[in-house]
Amino acid sequence: MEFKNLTFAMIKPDAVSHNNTGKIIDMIEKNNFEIIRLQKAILAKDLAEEFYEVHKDRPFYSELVEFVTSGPVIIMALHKENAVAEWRNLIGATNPKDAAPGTIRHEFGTSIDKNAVHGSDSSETAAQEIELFFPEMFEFPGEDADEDENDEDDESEDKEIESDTCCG
Ligand code: RTP
Ligand code: MG
Repeated sequence: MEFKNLTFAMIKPDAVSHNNTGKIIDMIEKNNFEIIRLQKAILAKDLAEEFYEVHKDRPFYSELVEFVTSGPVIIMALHKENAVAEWRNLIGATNPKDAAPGTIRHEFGTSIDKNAVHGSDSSETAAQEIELFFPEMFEFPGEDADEDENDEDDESEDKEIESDTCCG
């Protein structure tokens, strides 16, 4: 499994509190994403601030952090070929008013703030976000072998996950 085929996804507090978790997971599975990690959590403020750091100079930053920490969220690592673009296609435009029928934000979003789900915007961001929330996915057996002279068996550099370390 390659990181370029992974994306980070979140079901935001609005959709969780409206009991839309199951319906959104159903859409995820019907669209052939494999759920590699899934966890329900209430985000600590400092974690939310780091997650949304890219927006820290935007006027809505503090509201964004407040909202995403206001109740439980579902955090996920999803796998599919071309996962970042495929997930962004499935969630739809940031503002649910602009989101196409059939997309998650069209179905479950109620405003630009309460837009039901998050998706990574690039493979680089996906890797950062997955590492932030699921750091164990970046830990490889024999990780320290880099400094060994005998490291030809060390596969950590090609950023692949062995199936038995990620999916149980
Ligand atoms: P996300 O990161 O949540 O998947 O959303 P996105 O890529 O479609 O949108 P982005 O530009 O990254 O914005 C992050 C979240 O900030 C809120 N937002 N509010 N009031 C506003 O003008 C405004 N613009 C963005 C949205 O909730 C968006 O999901
Ligand atoms: Mg974004």
